[in-house]
Amino acid sequence: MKSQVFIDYCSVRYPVETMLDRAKSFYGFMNSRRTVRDFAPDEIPDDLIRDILLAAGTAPSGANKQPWTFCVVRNPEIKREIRIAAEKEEYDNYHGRMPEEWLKDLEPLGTNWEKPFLEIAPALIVVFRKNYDILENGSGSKNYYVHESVGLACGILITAIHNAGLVALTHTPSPMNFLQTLLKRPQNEKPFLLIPIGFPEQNAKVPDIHRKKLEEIAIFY
Ligand code: IYR
Repeated sequence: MKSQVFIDYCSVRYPVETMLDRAKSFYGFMNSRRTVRDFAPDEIPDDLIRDILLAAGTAPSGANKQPWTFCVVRNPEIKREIRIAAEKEEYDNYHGRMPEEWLKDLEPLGTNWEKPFLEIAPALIVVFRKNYDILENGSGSKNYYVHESVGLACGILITAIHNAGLVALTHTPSPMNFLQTLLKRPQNEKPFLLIPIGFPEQNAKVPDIHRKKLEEIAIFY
C-alpha cells in the first residue's frame, strides 16, 4: 500500500473587507455570463483553450480520479459530421419526442432543431465522462461520483471560458452516443456535454431571462 504524503496548503487570509469586495465583484462578473448561441467564426488561440482546459481539470473529483476527457474539435469536416448527427436527433426531438410541456418550457429560449453553431463556432469541446479507467494491463479501475465530478469540471470550464473573454453554449444533443462513435472514444468514455466556444457574433442576441433571487435558491438555518 502506498504511504500517505501530505504537503503544506498555502492559503491567503484576506481582511474581511477584501473578502467582501472579492465575493461581490466575482458575483458581478459571473452574473454577466450568458449562454450564447450566435457565434462569430473567428479563430481562438490554441494556448487559450489549453489553459481553459487545465483550469477545468482542477475540479475536485471522487477519489481524485479526474474521470474526464475533453475533446477539442476544430476540424471543419468533423464539426460538420457532428452537426448532421446532432440535427438528425434534434429534428426527431422537436417533432414528437419531446412532450408539449418541454417544448413550452423551451419557448423563451427560442431553440429549435437547427444547430448551425456546431459548424460556425471555431471549436467544440466535447466532454466525456469515464465510468471507469482502463489500466495498462487492460483491466478496469473504478471511478466514483462520476456525474458529480464531471459536472464540477464543466462548471469550472464555463467559468474559465467566461474569464478568458469567450462565450460558450452548454449543449446537450440527445441522445448523444454518436459523439463516442464519431470521435472514436473508447468504451469506458460516454459523452457528457458538447460545448461550442468562441466569440459572440457582432449582433448576438440572448433571451431576456432572469436569475432567481437569493431567497428562491437558498435557505439559511
Ligand atoms: N437538446 C435540445 C433541447 C433543449 C433542451 C433543454 I432542457 C435546453 O435547456 C435547451 C435545449 C436542443 O439542444 O435544442
